[in-house]
Amino acid sequence: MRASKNRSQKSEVRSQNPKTYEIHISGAEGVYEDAEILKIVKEYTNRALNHPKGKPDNIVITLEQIKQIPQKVPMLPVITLKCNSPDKAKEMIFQILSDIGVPARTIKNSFKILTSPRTMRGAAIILKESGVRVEPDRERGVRVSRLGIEKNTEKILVRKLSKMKVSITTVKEALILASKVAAYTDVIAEICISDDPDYTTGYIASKRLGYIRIPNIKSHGQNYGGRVFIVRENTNINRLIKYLEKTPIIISGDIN
Ligand code: WAQ
Ligand code: MG
Ligand code: MG
Ligand code: MG
Repeated sequence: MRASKNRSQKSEVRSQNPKTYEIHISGAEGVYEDAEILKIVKEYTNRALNHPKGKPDNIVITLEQIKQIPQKVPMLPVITLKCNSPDKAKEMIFQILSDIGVPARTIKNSFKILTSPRTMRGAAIILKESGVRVEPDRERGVRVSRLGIEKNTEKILVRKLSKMKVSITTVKEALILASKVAAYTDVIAEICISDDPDYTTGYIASKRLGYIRIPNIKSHGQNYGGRVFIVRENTNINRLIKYLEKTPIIISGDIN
């Protein structure tokens, strides 16, 4: 599902043919059984129509039959850090990523993208050493899709998240996405800040670090946000994008 709103360019609001651009309101995707389709279409529609970023004037829901058997991917382990401000969050992310060898310039470039007021529908891809941005469409980014979770794994996860008193759907979806992304060999780390003004917990994730939740990564009421995937310098980008967008995966197995 993707929902968007058309906005006039500020300077052209009063002209006769104002140029418009699209603001991304909400997006969601998943791998589901036939029997779940109507329920999930309703859920996604509801989400699009009642979003804190505003009412969309365009909602697109696409259903695709998946012919391949989804690859099984393990779920990243979850921890939550103590953090009381965006400045502190930035400091901790710099520390954690520096420790695994990500150069400061690359982390700085990542933050520039994550805090830009022009939000994207997908994620940016940045090369670890040079800090260069390589996704082909910089307005849209790369949208990770075809990702789901096995019923039993989901049950255990939901039970665990209920005890943590967090927004179950938000954390579950983010964990599924982060686990798919981290499973790819060339991915070094992901940084995520929600673009929802009322969701202020972000995360960084990698196969080695797991899924590290960071409260107060941004202040309440802010509309910026995004995702950055930091990848090995010599990554085959076409192959990576194909995996992220097209390879069906399903999170399964034990949770730790
Ligand atoms: N693929 C790639 N990028 C995406 C995708 C996707 N499927 N979905 C969202 N993004 C990018 C896009 O740039 C959005 O603007 C940005 O991420 C934020 O998306 O454990 O809800 O859906 O409490 O607002 C983190 C949960 C929730 C942390 C993140 O992101 C926790 C969230 P949102
Ligand atoms: Mg989303
Ligand atoms: Mg979300
Ligand atoms: Mg959002």
